[in-house]
Amino acid sequence: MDRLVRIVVLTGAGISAESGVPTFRDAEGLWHGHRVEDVATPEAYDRQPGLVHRFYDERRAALSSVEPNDAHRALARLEDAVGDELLVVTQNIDDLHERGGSRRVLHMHGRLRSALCRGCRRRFEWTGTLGDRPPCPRCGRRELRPDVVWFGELPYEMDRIHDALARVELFVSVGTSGAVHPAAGFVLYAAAHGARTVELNLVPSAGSHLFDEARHGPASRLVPAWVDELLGRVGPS
Ligand code: BJW
Repeated sequence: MDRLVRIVVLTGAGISAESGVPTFRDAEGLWHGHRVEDVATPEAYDRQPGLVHRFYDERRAALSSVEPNDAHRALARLEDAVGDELLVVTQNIDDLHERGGSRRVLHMHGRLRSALCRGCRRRFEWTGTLGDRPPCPRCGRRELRPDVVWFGELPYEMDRIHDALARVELFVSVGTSGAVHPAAGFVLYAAAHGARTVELNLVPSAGSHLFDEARHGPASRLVPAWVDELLGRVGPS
């Protein structure tokens, strides 16, 4: 699986910030006065399901009013040039990578446009609301929750991600604070397996010192410039 991958790009909320999607830990953080660590948990959902549904229903609806930016498009351009050699691993639950043209994207923290049934554990493409407690299309129970990964839950696709990270030549982290594991540890894992590591972030992240190279500024400028540079070196396939 993913035998050809030579570049893994890990993305976080910062890559979508210039599209108008709020980040988690910057000043205008997404949870408005709550620490994300306190509210993005299964326990918080059990306590206040209505509140959590409203929050995700609003974010799902807001997806249709945001567009990919130059950083998303630059990664799609890189994929057009190198094909299966690139894998994007995103912590984001928006669909801006796909709408920007990327095809090989793993959503390790789930997707807004997916619902998970707590009754039968099946997942469904979902563009509507969940707060009104619709029945599961498969088992009929009214147990659908946002198909996202909260603290204490196991992120998706971990075997595939670790397998790719163990073989890549280049690991690049874009727009993530490095505050959340296991994603925050990918840089060390990739480096231990011989990869060169690069951070592209607005400001130095918590783990900035762990990277071989770090560039700071907005993703919509840094990512296209980095892609141009890389394609200048490797040429289109
Ligand atoms: C720009 C920009 C621009 C702005 N251009 N840049 C103690 C030690 C170590 C670990 C743990 C611990 N206690 C508990 C843990 C584990 C825990 C954890 O990490 N906790 C921390 C609080 C310490 N992790 C978990 O529980 C995870 N599961 C787990 O570990 O399972 C066990 C396991 C896994 C694998 C192997 C073995 C065992 C699950 C974590 C789930 C996180 N879920 C969330 C919510 C998802 C749904 C939703 O979206 O609502 O995921 S929390 C939130 O944080 C979201 C994000 O994906 C994630 C990361 O945030 P991100 O993307 O980095 O955003 P920000 O806001 O933090 O940063 C944005 C960055 O962009 C900033 O740096 C800005 O500067 C920058 N930026 N504008 C470029 N224009």
